[in-house]
Amino acid sequence: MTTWLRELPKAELHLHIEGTLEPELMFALADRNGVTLPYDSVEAVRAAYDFEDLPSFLNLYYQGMGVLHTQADFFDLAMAYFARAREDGVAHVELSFDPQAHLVRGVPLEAPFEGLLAACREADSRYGISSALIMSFLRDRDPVEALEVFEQAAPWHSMIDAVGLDSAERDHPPGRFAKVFARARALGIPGVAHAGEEGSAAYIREAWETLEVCRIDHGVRCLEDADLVAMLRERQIPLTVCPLSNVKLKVTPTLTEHPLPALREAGLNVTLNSDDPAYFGGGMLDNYVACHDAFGWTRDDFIDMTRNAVQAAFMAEERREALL
Ligand code: ES4
Ligand code: ZN
Repeated sequence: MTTWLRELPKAELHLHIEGTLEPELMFALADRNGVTLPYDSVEAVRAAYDFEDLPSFLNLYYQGMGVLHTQADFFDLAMAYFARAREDGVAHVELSFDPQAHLVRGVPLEAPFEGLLAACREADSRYGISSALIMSFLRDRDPVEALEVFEQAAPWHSMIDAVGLDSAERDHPPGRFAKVFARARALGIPGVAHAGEEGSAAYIREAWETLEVCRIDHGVRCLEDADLVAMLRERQIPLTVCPLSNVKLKVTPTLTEHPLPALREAGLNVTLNSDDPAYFGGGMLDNYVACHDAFGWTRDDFIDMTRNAVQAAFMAEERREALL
């Protein structure tokens, strides 16, 4: 089954490119940029990846990305990810990144934008992997700053496939970001948002109503609200679910207890994704294999979810038809 799952052309819709930074590359980039890491070894970094919840992960995630400075760093980061994605049989990737987390460290927008866009072109020509770019805003920072950063990114607006919303969810309701999402929409740029990961079902409804997003990242806590489930089912709003992430961040105690089967039984539009593979113990294939082991899903189940992802992807119609 693992071989079959590897060969199934998969689309990854929920991936933080900064969360693909493996400890080996973290050390190499620290050396290159003269950054001192608070760890002695790759093993010590991996040993620190034992999280209690989303905030405890985010602390290490923001610390880890401190080694990323130049356009070349972002290019190398994304190419290392694309090489692994190719081994996993990933055909299409939507990379989200957090420009504010770099700006606050003095890294200008050009570095992530130009580095990631160059890597996306290279992944297409070298591996035949198509991609999309999602500019995400940090919900635990000022929404006015998000709008300013979006305007500063004007030279790249035509290269952005969507805007996103991530970081610490609790006490940071999505509605505060309505302005920047409306501004992006006016320019023809759609929105996606993390909701219902550590936050309640109410944040999923709020993201849908106030940000007019076309997909929900995670969304696993929707089951707490039957009316919301009915709405998500009727509209077939895609949920980008990240099974291994949810276990690592204790959204669910074990994968066996994950609400994925219940979400699918409720008729929801579910996709499988890896979120922050370097931190959560596996890429796309590991997530698929873990779901097979936990839920006993058949080939038809996985075909169904990869079709959902291809249908929900930001890609040219020609590419979509080739993957369906
Ligand atoms: C994230 Cl798992 C997760 N949730 C929210 N924000 C994030 N940023 C990177 N990974
Ligand atoms: Zn995420």
